[in-house]
Amino acid sequence: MQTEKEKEKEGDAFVEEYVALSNFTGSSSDQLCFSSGDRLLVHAKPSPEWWWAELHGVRGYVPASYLRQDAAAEEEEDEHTSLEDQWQDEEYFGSYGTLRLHLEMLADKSRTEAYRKVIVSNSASLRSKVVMDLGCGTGIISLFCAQLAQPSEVYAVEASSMAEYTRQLVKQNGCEQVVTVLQGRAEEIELPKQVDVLVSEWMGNCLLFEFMVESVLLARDRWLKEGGVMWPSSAALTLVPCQANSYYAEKMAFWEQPYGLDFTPLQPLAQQEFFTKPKFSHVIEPDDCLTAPCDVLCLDMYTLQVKDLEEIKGQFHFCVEKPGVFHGFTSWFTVHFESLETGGATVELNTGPNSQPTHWKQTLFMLDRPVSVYAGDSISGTIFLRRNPIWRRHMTISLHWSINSSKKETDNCQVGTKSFPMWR
Ligand code: GJV
Repeated sequence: MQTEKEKEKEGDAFVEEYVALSNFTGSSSDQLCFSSGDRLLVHAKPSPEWWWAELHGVRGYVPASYLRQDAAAEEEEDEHTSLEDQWQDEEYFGSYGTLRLHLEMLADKSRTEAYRKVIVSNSASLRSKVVMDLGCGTGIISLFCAQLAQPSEVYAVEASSMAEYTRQLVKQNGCEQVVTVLQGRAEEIELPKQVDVLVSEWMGNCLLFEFMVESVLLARDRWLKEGGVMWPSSAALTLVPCQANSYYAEKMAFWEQPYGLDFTPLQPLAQQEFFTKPKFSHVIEPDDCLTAPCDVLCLDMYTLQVKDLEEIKGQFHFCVEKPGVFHGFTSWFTVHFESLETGGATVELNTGPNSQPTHWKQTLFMLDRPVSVYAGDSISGTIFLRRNPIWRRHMTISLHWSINSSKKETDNCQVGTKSFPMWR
């Protein structure tokens, strides 16, 4: 006998069953609310991010990244979603086979100089050491090692086709006695021996995006000697509630009266189009920070495990320092390189608003509605970074917050929650 659901399925030209991976509280009336484990029928996929779905007879938009096909459908799917696809390696390493990204990274002085400083300030300790440079790109870190210290060997590992050029650059700069370029994925490559130092520039937007850190952890477990050194040695993600006046004006307030007309019916669309995903490459002025920033997560590169990356939870508590409009949260990261020299100073690469700008800039998470806040108010809550179970270089960042007003008479506490797919 056919169930109601099956009958409906037959009537529709396109229906697929999906299971919700986590709770979703829609932020507008045309979105569906659902809970983790709910089974939804997807009727249409009008965009890669937002699908038209049904739950308990009610239809609405749902964020595609929250759904996964149910087990039976997934088995079929598995046949054509190979492990390779999940990492999108062809596209990923393809983009690192061209100069654009390498130019951006090399032209970033704060980033590149930080690694040089680490090598220079540890040159005595690097003497006769074996170094692995994971994801060496054009080989800049390996070349710094060879020229500014005297390691016995540097294994420069690079999966993209850039490796062929890196080999030429090593030779051109007279470092071929020390630096060996190995082309391949760090997970698969064989090194002649274990290493004393594993150095890598693996950080992505919001620290983890791209999840190159997984490759670093796997290489650590396989190739780093007992007692060896990780550079960076630790990493932190920082968050701050902020104003974003000009971005809000440009994307949202714009519709209030362009050319004297009322275009506000487009605002829900604007919200979905511009505020659903985080804004990369945002530059926050120190003045836009409404409170002191807070580190929401700290990763120890010696003890961090690949499985820990699936879901990371952080907490925050901010005290508003000046009145302003709370438009969203901005995040950035900092990494630390421990010193090998006795009494030597830690080198830090900070990508925040009070440091030299970097190519990562900052990442902005816009709330759906701005909130006025006053000195003395507090904003506290939690942040979750959930790795996408299918698309392994992607994640969703969820923020849950409550604003406690300091004004006695109002005694109000506003709570909010929003999830930002990045990108799937
Ligand atoms: N094995 C070898 N090379 C890699 C790997 C890997 N598993 N993953 C990334 N790369 N900070 N988010 C290479 C990639 O081809 C590129 O040249 C470089 O590492 C990325 C470094 C900057 N990306 C980042």
